[in-house]
Amino acid sequence: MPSDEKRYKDTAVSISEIEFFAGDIDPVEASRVYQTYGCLIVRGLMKDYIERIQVDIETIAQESIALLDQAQKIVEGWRTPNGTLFLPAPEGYHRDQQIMVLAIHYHNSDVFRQTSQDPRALEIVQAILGDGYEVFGNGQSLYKEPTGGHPKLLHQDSAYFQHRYQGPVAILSYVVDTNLTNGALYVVPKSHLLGQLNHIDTFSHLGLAPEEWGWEDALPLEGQAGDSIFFHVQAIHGSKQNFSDRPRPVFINRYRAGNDETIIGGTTVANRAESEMRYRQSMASKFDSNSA
Ligand SMILES: O=C(O)CCC(=O)C(=O)O
Repeated sequence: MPSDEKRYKDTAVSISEIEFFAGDIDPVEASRVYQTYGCLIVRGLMKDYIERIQVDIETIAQESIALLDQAQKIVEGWRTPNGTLFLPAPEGYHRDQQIMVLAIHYHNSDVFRQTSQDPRALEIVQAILGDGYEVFGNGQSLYKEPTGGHPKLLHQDSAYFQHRYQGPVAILSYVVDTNLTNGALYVVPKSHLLGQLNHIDTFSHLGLAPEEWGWEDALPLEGQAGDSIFFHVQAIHGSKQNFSDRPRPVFINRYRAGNDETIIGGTTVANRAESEMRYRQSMASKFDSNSA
């Protein structure tokens, strides 16, 4: 591993350095913390939406499970007709597949769309990205089923959607109280400064090689329902399995500068390498036509 990666691993950051409270937050200070650490947590930011979004999430989870016999095999797992992505379930589970990415988004959940326009969240986003930012994507929900729900190994989201400029700011919000047993998010503060790292194929798609980046390198962020974690697209993060007896959903809103764009994307080493090759070829032909 390059020595500059090790340097960041040795940096001990405590939660208090990256922690804010929704009732008393200075967006400029939050932006400074984001730029410095690549992550921050705002306690209680999405509290007012939790009851309603939980109803929508559970409705779509049950709908997805009922559609499982119609799911199609795709490279990432199985997709039900409503768009939910399933992975293999752990051994001994009462089903062969478990939910990973739930098909709830801004077009089928009013409350999810409302969270993306929350004024206090947008003040922080604006302080980070400046004027002219836009919502990126339609919202995402990762759902860990009870008693062994999937782990998501440490990774950078830029492995999935690398951007031309700063890239998206993600806001991941807990829907239930989330701790070390049911799948708290782990982050590696300052890892957004490392650039794009190589990822490998893992059980839950692209991830960093565990012998290079382990949980001991990361800071777990336990929190209550409604706590929100902001993180940079290059910030290393992930979460362990859900060993509790209740589901552990989160919902994610993303924003990016209006002039930014995805340049390389993928979900596996192979399809990302193809995307990277296409990008390099387009850059080379742009260079050729500019110099002709
Ligand atoms: O569900 C989680 O805790 C992991 C979410 C995550 O890593 C991601 O969306 O990139």
